[in-house]
This record gives sequence, C-alpha cells and structure tokens, in this order.
Amino acid sequence: MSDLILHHYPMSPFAEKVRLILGFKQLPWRSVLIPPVMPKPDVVALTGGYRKTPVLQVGADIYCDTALIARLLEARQPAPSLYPASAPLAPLLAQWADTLLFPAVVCWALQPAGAPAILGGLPPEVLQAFPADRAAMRGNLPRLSLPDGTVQLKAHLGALNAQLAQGGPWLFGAEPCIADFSVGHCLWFVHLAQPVAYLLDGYPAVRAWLDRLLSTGHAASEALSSTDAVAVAAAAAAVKRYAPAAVAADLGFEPGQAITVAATDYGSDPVAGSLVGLSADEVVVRRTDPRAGTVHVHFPRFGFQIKKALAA
Ligand SMILES: N[C@@H](CCC(=O)N[C@@H](CS)C(=O)NCC(=O)O)C(=O)O
Repeated sequence: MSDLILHHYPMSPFAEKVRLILGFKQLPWRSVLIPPVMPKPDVVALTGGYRKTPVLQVGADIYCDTALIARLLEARQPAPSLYPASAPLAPLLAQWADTLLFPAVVCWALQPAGAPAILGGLPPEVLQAFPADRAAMRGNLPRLSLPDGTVQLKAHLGALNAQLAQGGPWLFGAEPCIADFSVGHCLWFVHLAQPVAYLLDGYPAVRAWLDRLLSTGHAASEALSSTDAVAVAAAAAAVKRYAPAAVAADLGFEPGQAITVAATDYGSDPVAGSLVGLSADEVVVRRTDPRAGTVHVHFPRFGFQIKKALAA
C-alpha cells in the first residue's frame, strides 16, 4: 500500500497536475476525496488552516502547494525527471502557468456556458455555497472579467502554440517536464468545460500536445476516507522525510521560533506553529492537532510569507 495520500477532488485543476505527475512517475497513491468548499474539518486538522487543493500527506508530514508536492515526488522517484538539466527555465514557466495562465483559464471555463459542465455534478448545497466560498478565498483580489480573461488566454494560447509548433513534442523539447504539467492542468480545465472547449481548436499544436499529456493517466490509486487519513497522521511519528534538515542560518528565522505561514495570493489562511525546517526552497511548521497529533506542515518558500508570531 502506498504511503502517498492525495487529498483532492475530481474537478480541481491543481489536483489534476499532481494526478498526472503521479501517472508520469508511475507512483501508486491513496485517494482522499475532500469537499470543494469550506468547511473542510479533516483537511484543516492536518494542515492547521491551509485550505487549498490539493494537499499531499505522507504519514504525519503534510505537503501544501503543488510546486512543493512536485519536488517531493521528484525526490521519491527521480526518473523520469520533472526538472531535466536541459530545461533550466521550466520551473519559471510552470510558475507563470500556475499564477497567470490559471486565472485566465478559470475565467474562460467558468463563464455561464462552461460552468455547468464543470460544476454540474456537485450536490446542490455545494453549488449554492461555491460563489461565496471562492469570493471569501479571493479576499480583496479582483476577479478577472470575461473580456479581460479572454484576451489574456488567447495571447497565452498563441504563444504556447507557436512554441509547440516550432519545437515539441513537449514544451521544452523531447521530454515532458514540470512546465508541461503546470500548463497542462490549466488547459485541462478548458477541455473539461466542454461547451467552451472549442477555443482550443484554434491552436492545433496545443490541442495535440494536451491530448498527449492527458494520455499519461493517473497511475493506480486506492480510496481512503478522510477520517482514516487523519488517523494515519496520528499513528505516524512526525519525521521530516524530505524537509530541509534544519533551519538554515541567515534566512531571518530561528529554530523553534513561533511563526505563521500564509500564501501571499489567495486562500491565505495562516498556519501557526514552531519552525522546524527552513531553506531557500521550503519552510516546515510543527504543530499539534487534537485529532491528527503532531504533524509537520511543509510549504514552498516562494509564494508564502513567514511571520514571527506575536506574543499572546
Ligand atoms: N498554488 C496552489 C494553488 C492551489 C489552488 O488554487 N487550488 C484550487 C483548486 S484547483 C483551490 O484551492 N480552490 C479552493 C478549494 O479547493 O478549496 C498550488 O499550486 O497548489
């Protein structure tokens, strides 16, 4: 039985990124289906407040954000690599897709003609809660209008199509890499919004590339309930497996210090605990939950703000 436990829901694009990476690396996993809106009591028992999807659990180690989850999976299964030496800019293109292509895609796919194909299967109470949940998660960030999002998405698709038409078969040449998975999960969302997926037909090299990427599949998974996943954490010793070995000096924080970590874009609910790992790439918070026990919650350093917790 695999110790990789993915907390996700089917229509989540960022979860699709991880599912495809698991397929690419042929890593079996356990699948915990979580609610697409708050409240998510079992997710929050593990993360301490982080509410985005997906989260990857390995025992009592909880990995937040797909940029970090991808690096963890690379450490677990180095071949085939997501980060080939021949494509040093691939992680930057992945970051662009995750932060700039993604909102344009959501705007296009969730327009009135596309939304039912994506959200139609949700229970009525979730569907009703969805707009207010996402508005609360966005906070003060403005939502892209359809005209703004469309013009951006078409420009992005044009550039991607030109790149793939000249080179290919993958974004950085002969093999898929992290950039393919980040761009891929975004365009998968357009593909899912069937009535408006015709947009992709205007970009034939992108369409063919997406079909190739999606044929990667998701590897084998086994279902697990979220309460059982919390019990897995409670039963596991809180061992850092792939975390930075220590709190590196000169990065502004001390080992054991009380801190909060929060995303700097949306869904920025802070996670509080003591600092047990810090590098230029990753921050690890140790916290104790009444049900999950002592867990280590891991975040990428980029896209997250660490704050010293104020004394009570
Ligand atoms: N930077 C994050 C973004 C994750 C994200 O925005 N996920 C969306 C779903 S695809 C989300 O959390 N939506 C709200 C929710 O699931 O509650 C990552 O790479 O994991």
